[in-house]
Amino acid sequence: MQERRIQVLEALTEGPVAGPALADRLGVSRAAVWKHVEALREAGFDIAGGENGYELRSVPEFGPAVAFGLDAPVDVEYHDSIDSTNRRARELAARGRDGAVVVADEQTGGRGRLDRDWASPSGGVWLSVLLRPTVPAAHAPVYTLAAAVATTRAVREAGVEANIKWPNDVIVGGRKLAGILTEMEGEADRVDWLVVGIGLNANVDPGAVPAENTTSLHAECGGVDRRVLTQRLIEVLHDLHTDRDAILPAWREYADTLGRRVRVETGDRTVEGRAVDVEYPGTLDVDTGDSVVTVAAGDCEHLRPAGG
Ligand code: BT5
Repeated sequence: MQERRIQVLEALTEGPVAGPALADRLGVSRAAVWKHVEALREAGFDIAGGENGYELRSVPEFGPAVAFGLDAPVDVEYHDSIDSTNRRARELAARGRDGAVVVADEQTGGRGRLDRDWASPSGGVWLSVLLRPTVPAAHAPVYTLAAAVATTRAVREAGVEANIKWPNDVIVGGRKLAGILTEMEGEADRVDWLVVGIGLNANVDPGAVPAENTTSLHAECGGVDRRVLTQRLIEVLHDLHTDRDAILPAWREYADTLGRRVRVETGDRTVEGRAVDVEYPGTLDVDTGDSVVTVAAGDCEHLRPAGG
């Protein structure tokens, strides 16, 4: 959202403000104030114009409003519908941008890992964060863990007890609520850019996403304020980006995988055993009975309850 519009909204959160006073405060003409107010109304903000001036009555639960009240130094680019927020964030990366977050209500070509389809109906939270961390490329997986932590924390704050399944799923009661796709470009000793894509089944009808072992916040708790949830997700992810030492302890706290018997398909082999720990930058240690095998990537299946 335009900086000026955010300033208009900030002024209105303090109470009703007359048009001329608002114009003075922002150093713009009254006509410009009127135009900003009209644009905000079109974006779904309920702004009344009464005797006392403009009054902010309600903020939309999603849309460009995600930028309003967000406590992180990022630019939010919002789309009602886009093919893929990761694709768009990669485009911004190629243009040299940093600190951008692309958010959409619907994706028409959402992607999971290994080019799998990712169902992204209207009502979800589909977003991609563009980062330029000064770390070697081998450290990139820790940002997937950070995104899982940020998503889990934001969902828990919304009242749903989510957990993390290694490496990239946020689950509720064993069912997939969110997935993460991290893409990057760089050289061995330095990441150029990193795009962390998060797909969260927020206010979507469970029938609109693949039926097997999936869930949504709509199904779990009747739905959430997506603006608040998305803002918390972005804020926590930003904090973790600047405090990498906090990522693993938080991941372990939220993990559902640790202590369980798992089967991990890595592409060229299958590792079966008890998941004992996760290590920087995101590898899983699996105790097979013979030895502890460290797995860097793969699809993980939980075989038995924790401790089993
Ligand atoms: C993931 O892949 O879990 C990563 C998903 C990342 C999606 C986000 S949305 C914003 C950004 N823009 C993009 O284009 N992508 C990112 P993976 O672990 O490979 O899981 C994919 C599998 O999950 C599919 O093969 C389906 O079986 C299942 N699936 C598809 N859509 C789903 C959904 N909405 N909810 C739960 N499971 C789904």
